[in-house]
Amino acid sequence: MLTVENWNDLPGGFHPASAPDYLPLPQLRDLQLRRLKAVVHRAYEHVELFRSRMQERNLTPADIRSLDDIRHLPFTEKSDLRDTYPFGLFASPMQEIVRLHASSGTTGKPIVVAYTREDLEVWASVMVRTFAACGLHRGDIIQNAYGYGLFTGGLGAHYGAETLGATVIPISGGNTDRQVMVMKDFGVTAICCTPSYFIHLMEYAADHGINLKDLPLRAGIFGAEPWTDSMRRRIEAEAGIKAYDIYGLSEIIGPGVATECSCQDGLTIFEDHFYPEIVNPATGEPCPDGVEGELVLTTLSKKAMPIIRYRTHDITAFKTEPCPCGRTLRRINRISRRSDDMFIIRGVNVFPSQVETALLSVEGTLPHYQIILTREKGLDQMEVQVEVTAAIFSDKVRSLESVQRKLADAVEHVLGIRVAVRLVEPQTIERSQGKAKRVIDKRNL
Ligand code: DLL
Repeated sequence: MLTVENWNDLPGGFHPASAPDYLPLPQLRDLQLRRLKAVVHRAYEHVELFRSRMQERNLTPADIRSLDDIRHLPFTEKSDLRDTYPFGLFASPMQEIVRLHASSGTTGKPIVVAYTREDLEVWASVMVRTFAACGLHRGDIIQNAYGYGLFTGGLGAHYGAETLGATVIPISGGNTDRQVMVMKDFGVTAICCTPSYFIHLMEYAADHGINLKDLPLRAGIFGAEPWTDSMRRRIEAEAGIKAYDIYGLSEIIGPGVATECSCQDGLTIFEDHFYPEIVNPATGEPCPDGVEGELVLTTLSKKAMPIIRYRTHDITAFKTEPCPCGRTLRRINRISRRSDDMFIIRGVNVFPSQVETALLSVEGTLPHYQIILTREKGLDQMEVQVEVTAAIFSDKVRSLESVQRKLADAVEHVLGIRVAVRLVEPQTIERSQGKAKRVIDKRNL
């Protein structure tokens, strides 16, 4: 029988905090509706922007009677957070806010997000559920290489791991030689970082004669940026670990919005706290299950900064079946792209993840690439630069040419157009310590 004393010995990393993952659906929907009503009330009473948008639509919180009624509520956009910078969307007085984080956009001011003590407890609990779903438990030694600071990754994973009862190493991002030393000397069993940074760590370890397969490391909790299943396979094969995908965003809470479980087939959304919708990005209308659209999230329990119907710009689809592990919460496909990641080359819509899948299908490529966009005589041009192994590079010109042709073919197969592919030597492309920069857009320089 499951007790608080023995959960740690159970397979699958169950933790008492994970109980809501298995709620019977009628109970879950009832909980969601109660929380939705409360959060709409709170936002209406305390957030001017939300109240005025409701009033424009002649809506009051009393109009929310069912979960379906959510579709009458106004969307929230990232620009709303920018326009009300820094504290305009807060629903709690400063005396109750115990933490601020910020996410730097590519331009201008960051967006600021706030947490009450209760919000931090919810955040830690969803991170506990994340780690447990990935099979981690008390006794694990977790190297937390997400950046500590204004970024939500570091502290979000930190408190989750501590609450789980694991041993946390708060190493933050960067300082790769120390990361590898700690991983080896401290007997690290799980690591948290971006997938691109882990690839950099694997490479550094290999260059220094350390085989990660010889270490106790068994799991990676990777997120904060899009990555593909091909990338997962490379990581798992080379490092001998299980690589799990975790998803989140600052505006909603940080990491801990959704996670893979040991089934590694889609991400379970912690929908008792974050109500998900998937909508057609052009019309805002709901997409049927299995059809791709934009993920829209509503925080159901956030106090300091409730966010209603946030347009994430992340593209995914609901899975049609519940997870075989018994979790009742809805699952989404891995988020491989953002609607604003897309660029158009010769009339064709291109997403970086499509290029990644094509590149990694060819033997001899390394998982380091960049897409360079330029404009020549008014036409957009795309060049893919990809690292190949030193063996290929030092080989005869013919083998280089053959790999280059295979890569151009693979990209053409996916995109339907032929683009320039340039092979570069190992270590040429800049390594990231956090989110990788895959596209360098020089079109407006
Ligand atoms: O990246 C929070 C986080 C930290 C998530 C650590 C996971 C691990 P932001 O900096 O606000 O927050 O960026 C959020 O990153 O809208 C997605 O576009 C992208 N993203 C996050 N996780 C994934 C993922 C953190 N697993 C934005 N797959 C989101 C694809 C992801 N994209």
